[in-house]
Amino acid sequence: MLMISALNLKLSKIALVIIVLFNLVVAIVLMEYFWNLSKIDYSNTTNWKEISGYFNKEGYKPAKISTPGLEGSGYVLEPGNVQFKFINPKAKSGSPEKILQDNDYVYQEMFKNKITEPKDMDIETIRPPDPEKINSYQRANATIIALVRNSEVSGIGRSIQKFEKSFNGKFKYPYTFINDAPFSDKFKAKMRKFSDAPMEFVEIPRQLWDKPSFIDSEKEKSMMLALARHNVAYAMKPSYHNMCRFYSGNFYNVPELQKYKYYWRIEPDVKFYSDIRYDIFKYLQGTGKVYGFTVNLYDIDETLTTLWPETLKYLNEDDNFKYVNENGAFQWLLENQQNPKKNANTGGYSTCHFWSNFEIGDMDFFRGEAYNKWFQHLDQSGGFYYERWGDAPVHSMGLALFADKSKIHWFRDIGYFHDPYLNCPNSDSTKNCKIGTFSRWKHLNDQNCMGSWIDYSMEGMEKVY
Ligand SMILES: Nc1nc2c(ncn2[C@@H]2O[C@H](COP(=O)(O)OP(=O)(O)OP(=O)(O)O)[C@@H](O)[C@H]2O)c(=O)[nH]1
Ligand SMILES: *[C@@H]1O[C@H](CO)[C@@H](O)[C@H](O)[C@H]1NC(C)=O
Ligand SMILES: *[C@@H]1O[C@H](CO)[C@@H](O)[C@H](O)[C@H]1NC(C)=O
Ligand SMILES: [Mg+2]
Repeated sequence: MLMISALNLKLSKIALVIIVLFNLVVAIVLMEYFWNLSKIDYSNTTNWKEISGYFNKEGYKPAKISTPGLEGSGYVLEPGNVQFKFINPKAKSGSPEKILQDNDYVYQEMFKNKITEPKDMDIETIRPPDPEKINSYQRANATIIALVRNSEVSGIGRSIQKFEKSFNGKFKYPYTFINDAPFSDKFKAKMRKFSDAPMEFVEIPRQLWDKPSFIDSEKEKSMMLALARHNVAYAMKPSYHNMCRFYSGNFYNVPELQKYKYYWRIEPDVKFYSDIRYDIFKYLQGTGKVYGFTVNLYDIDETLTTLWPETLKYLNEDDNFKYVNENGAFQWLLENQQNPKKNANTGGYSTCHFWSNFEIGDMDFFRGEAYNKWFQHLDQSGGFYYERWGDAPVHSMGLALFADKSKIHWFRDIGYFHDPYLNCPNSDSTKNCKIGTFSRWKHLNDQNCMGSWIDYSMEGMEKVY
């Protein structure tokens, strides 16, 4: 007996040594791998310094800040001479820390007074129907859109439960689920359990989703390695790039969405904190607004260093200047005080954008010539694959340039959460969030663009809330 247990002990010691050695070998192999990664040859225009300085290069015209008119209005719109300049309309000054404090104050002030519902339309005319008469309710031309995978069935289910409780249970707008693969029967059955509103399950035509064939895979690979080395999430995930491109430019061309004008986008695992007692789509229709958001924040500059320079290049070609709306949200787009490095690394774009995991909009705006022609240009430039342009900054830049800023609406009254940011209104119909909190992590408060949206794009706010 004793002999055997001694032998056992010896054996397990040997096993231990083998395990330790094995781990050592794995560690060395991994170290070697990462060391090699760091030695990758970026000689083909892909070294990091070149990426972040890209906008200074050939083809991107530096601003000629001497043009008359630019200083006063902050923009010049002439053929071949389209320029924008941040003119600091509220004369803010000081370090980025001081600016952040000031902007945070502007944001917090917004939440001090209780709000109810928008005042720029007679909300009584768009109340929910009597539940008994829901089937004969005359809905607006609208659908709820969710791009999801079969594997996200639980997350989207949780979102829909909250969404139904907050809004759609009272209105029963149809859902359109979209996917780059066929939806499973299990997925469909689960969704039908959460709502009895009509549902369509759509597989996206490949040409709207797949990476275009003109993308140079070698260039893409080295650019994305560079981004990944800067810890940019999803840089190396091809499907994420397809998703961003799809939502930027193609979602409104999905055949099953042609019959709709308005959409409300939802995502897995988001929360709705407010009881919404008016028809949001009819509110957009009644006010002629083209887009609504809840959260508005800075982006990771490394993901879009050439988006703005490429856009300026486009606006300076042919007569493309004519698409720009003179009442666009330019100053918000160009702000350079709270996070000046972001603006510097993107050739003059604040990186402020509407967080698109929540969006309510008019697809006819995106389908229109102004937005669509610009998107085609962006797409041809390859930036969805050579960088990691998100659909949120692309939608936002398009809106800021081609829409009247008074037609872009902050749904202040809708409590909303997508990790880690939220909109939590001071209203009687909102529960379970802390009023005026921007993020569940305090250190992320510097990512909030609301201060500059309020100051630069919301004149006449009293009339709305
Ligand atoms: N069908 C399908 N849906 C996708 C794919 N990639 C992303 N999505 C959906 O597109 C939306 C955005 O993707 P997310 O992964 O949430 O991206 P994100 O919001 O930037 O990142 P997170 O902060 O991780 O949520 C979600 O509704 C996803 O379900 C994909 O490859 N196929
Ligand atoms: C640069 O790219 C070209 C074309 O993709 C390729 O032929 C060439 O070998 C590359 N040069 C280096 C140094 O990687
Ligand atoms: C809904 O809107 C779409 C896009 O504008 C349009 O093509 C369609 O005819 C509209 N449907 C109705 C019933 O008005
Ligand atoms: Mg998400």
